Order: sequence, then C-alpha cells, then structure tokens
Amino acid sequence: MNLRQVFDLSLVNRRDEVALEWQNTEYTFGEIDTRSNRVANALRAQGLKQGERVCVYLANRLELIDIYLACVKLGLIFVPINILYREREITHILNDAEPARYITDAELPGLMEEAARQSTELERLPLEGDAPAALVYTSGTTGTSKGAIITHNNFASNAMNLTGCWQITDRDRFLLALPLFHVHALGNGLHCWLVSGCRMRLLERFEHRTAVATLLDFRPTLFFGVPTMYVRLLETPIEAAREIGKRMRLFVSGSAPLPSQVLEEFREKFGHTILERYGMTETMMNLSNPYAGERRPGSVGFPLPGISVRIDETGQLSLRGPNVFAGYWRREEATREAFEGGQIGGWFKTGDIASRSEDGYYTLHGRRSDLIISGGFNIYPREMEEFLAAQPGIAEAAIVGEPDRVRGEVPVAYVVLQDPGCELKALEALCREKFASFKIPRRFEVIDKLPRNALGKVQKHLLCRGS
Ligand code: MLC
Ligand code: AMP
Repeated sequence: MNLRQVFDLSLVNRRDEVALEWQNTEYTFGEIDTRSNRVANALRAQGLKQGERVCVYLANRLELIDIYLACVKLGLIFVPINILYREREITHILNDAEPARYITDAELPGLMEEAARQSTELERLPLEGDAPAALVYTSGTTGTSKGAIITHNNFASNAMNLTGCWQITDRDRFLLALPLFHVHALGNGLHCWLVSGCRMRLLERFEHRTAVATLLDFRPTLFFGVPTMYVRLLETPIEAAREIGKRMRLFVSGSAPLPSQVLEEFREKFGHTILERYGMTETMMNLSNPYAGERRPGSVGFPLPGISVRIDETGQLSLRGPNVFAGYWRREEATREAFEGGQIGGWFKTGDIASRSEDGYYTLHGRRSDLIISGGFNIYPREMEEFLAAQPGIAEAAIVGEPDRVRGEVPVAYVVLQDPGCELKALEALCREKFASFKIPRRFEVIDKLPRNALGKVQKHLLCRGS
C-alpha cells in the first residue's frame, strides 16, 4: 500500500472529526484531505511528475502538511530542509536533490493562491509502497550531508509499529512541537497522527517560556520530545506539573540520550515515567522501552516488532527490518558502506555502540564517529573543522562536544593559529553567517597544537576544558 491508502483510514473514514489545531483554528480530516488535493492539483498543473523532488524550507505550519500530503498523493519526493540552515548548507541540498520545485516563505502565497482555484478531487495513483516518499538529509562522517531515501513502506511500518506499541488511538490529544524537517516530527509525529486519527495541535516550535501554558491549555494525552525539552519542563511549577501529568497518557523521549537523573526528576514532578526510544533518520524507530512494562532509565528498551538487531564484536549495533531506508540519494558508495555485504536489505550499520542486558534491554554507549548531538540537532565536527581550517590565519581546528545540562552537548572549537593576530570574534561572526545556529562553537580556545596519536589522529578526549 502507498501512504495515501494508509492515511485514507483517517482522512476518508472520519471526515468530520477534528484533526488539527493550528493557530487557534480547527481543521477536520476532510478539510486536511481536500486542502492537499488542491495543492496536489496545483503542483500537477505546474507540470510536476512522479519521482521529482520538492524541496521545502518552511517552519512548522499548516501548509507544510498540505504540501507533504500533496507529494504523497502525486508520488513526488518531499525534501524538507532544516530552517536553521544557512545559504551554504541549503545550496548543498538543492544541488544534490535537484528539485523541480523549491518552496520557501516567498513561494508559498503564490502556490496557495493557485491551489485555491483547483478542484478538491484527485484521482488515485497506482503507487507501490516501495516508492520513495521523502529524502531526509542527514550529515555524514565525511562532513557533507546525504539524502536518506525513505519510502512509503518505511513511513507506514514505522507509524504502525508506534501506534500499536504506544497504544495511540483516536482518543489521544497529541501536542507536536518538534520541527517537521526531521524524522522525529515527520516520521513519528505526523504519521502517528494520521494513522491513529487522533487530534493534533501543531506548534511552530517548542518555546520553553510558553510550553507550560500550552500544555495546560491543550491538555494533551501524548507528547513527543527531545531530552532538552524535558530538561526545560523540569522548571515547571509543581501544581502545573501535577495538572499536566493528570491528563497525560504518555511522554516519549528520543533523538539523544535522556539522562537518568532527568527521567527521575521528571517522574517525581509530573508523575510519569518518560518512555525512551531510539531511532535514526535512515531507519526511523528501532528500539523502544515497553509501554506496558518496566521503562528502564538509561536504556532504550527492545527492538520494535519486525526489527532484528545484532551487535558485532566492536559493539556496533546493526539492524534489519521494514523501517530501513532505501539507500542514500545518488551515493552508491556511501550506500554500499552503510550495509553489511554492500547490499540494501542487508544489515544496516547504525554506527551506534550498544549492549544488551540478560533480560533483553538494550543500552546505547555512544557512537563510533565523533557526532555531537545538541538539543537533538546533529553536528558532525568535520564540517566546521574543515571550514575553520580553510580560513586565513588558522592552521588547524578541532570541534569537541562538551557536556551541557540543557542541550546535552555543545560544540567547542580548539584552534591552532597561523597568525597570532587572528580575530576570534570575527571568526565566530563568520561561522554565524554561514552555519545553522546550533553548530556555532560555544567557545573558541586557542592552543599551540592539536594532540595527536602515533597515527596522526587527533585525540579529542584530551581536548576538554582545563586539559
Ligand atoms: C531551535 N532554534 C530554533 C528552533 N529550534 N529556531 C527556530 N525554529 C526552531 N524550531 C534555535 C534558537 O533560535 C536558538 O538559537 C537555539 O536554537 C536554542 O533555542 P532556545 O529557545 O534556547 O531553545 P531550547 O530551549 O534550548 O530548545 C531547543 C529545542 C531545539 C529543543 C527547541 O533544539 C529543537 O527543536 N530540537 C529538536 C531537534 C529534532 O527534532 N531532532 C530530531 C532529529 S531526528 P541561538 O542562535 O540563540 O542559539 C533523529 C532521529 C530520532 O534524531 O531518533 O528521532
Ligand atoms: P539522526 O542522524 O539525526 O537521525 O540521529 C540519529 C542518532 O541519534 C542515532 O544514531 C543515535 O546516535 C542518536 N539517538 C537517537 N535516539 C537516541 C536515544 N534515545 N539515546 C541515545 N542516542 C539516540
């Protein structure tokens, strides 16, 4: 089945139920269905054909959902771009994905105007589940971002697993504050909403200053967040936390490690044990703590149904299942390297180091690469290191993750100067202009030389404050 057929369960079978709350307005499933039919007709009238890419650079909003569903219905490949990305990061994705349409805030009014003149009906395409639905860009260890090809089947199996295992039903009230350009919100949030037929309130973003008021106002039963959001929510006054906890059915955390202490403090305050799960862009969700059963602090639980897991002698976790992506867009070599045996469908090597307890719970112990995860956003040090080293006055640079209570980790730059007069403030300003805000080093530390081992590899563990 393709995703349109899957979504029909909600879009067609419960047309008059409220589906979405967006900016104080309610939309029914029927309205969501017809809005996206109009957008699909507009895109088709512009000549877009199955398999072509549509890049979107938009913050969370109703029209982003319309465009995604229109792409699903036409067999177009949806390519969301992180809205924190700056020009050089965006240009790379546009060159790589070669979209037939690129939609930003500037193009949106024109598209929606055209859509308003279109029919609300749209014929059904005989699209197979193996058709690509999205390219989601994920940074690679090489420093350049690669498009993970996610199929209709990948999205469907992920959402069916989660709605089943987390018991999400049409009785849920779901608050979505995560950015839709990542699989956490797109794969889990949007798809669980449409598969379960629950009511979703969408926020433009998570604002920690207003989050509590929103939780009290909407009274969700379901919330998905990254650990930074839960750390922020620990500041909630106790009465409000109790009130929110009373209505809530399930808090889920993922995308970065949830410190056990945060889980304990949160439980104390809200009366709920956060359910931690583990996923990746290339695979969406892999393992999850049980909904019914012990949610073990520090562990990511068990493989989800249909997913097989194994750990090799180096501790690397590999997996296989209907959730695993169809390779990297136009990167045969990177795709071959990602799978054991070099074949899509073989064991996918996650790059995460894990162990399994005697009673079957899995725990992650870090990554093979020096990936930094800050607030749930990934930073591959090499991208910034190469950029810094190319600047006049800089001999070499290393980016290291430093622990941070709120964001989990933050990047710090260690630079070796060629020119002692090199202006670090100007360097920081340049980084700000060229990179997404979460990648900007929190500090620049000047050192005489980078510590290297006998093979010349930088020993990042020796680079931390005070060393
Ligand atoms: C963050 N910022 C945003 C933003 N999110 N700006 C615009 N829109 C957004 N959606 C910027 C802010 O401008 C600010 O920049 C900085 O990030 C921190 O903002 P803050 O207000 O202090 O937020 P904070 O309370 O720290 O919370 C940050 C956050 C954000 C949790 C809201 O980090 C976030 O949305 N993270 C989610 C990432 C995510 O969805 N990851 C999933 C990847 S998929 P400045 O310049 O002031 O620093 C994956 C697979 C899986 O990993 O398993 O799920
Ligand atoms: P991304 O490339 O953005 O999809 O990020 C995927 C990576 O996030 C995984 O490979 C893990 O390293 C990390 N991750 C996701 N969920 C968890 C979790 N619950 N605990 C620890 N790390 C996680």
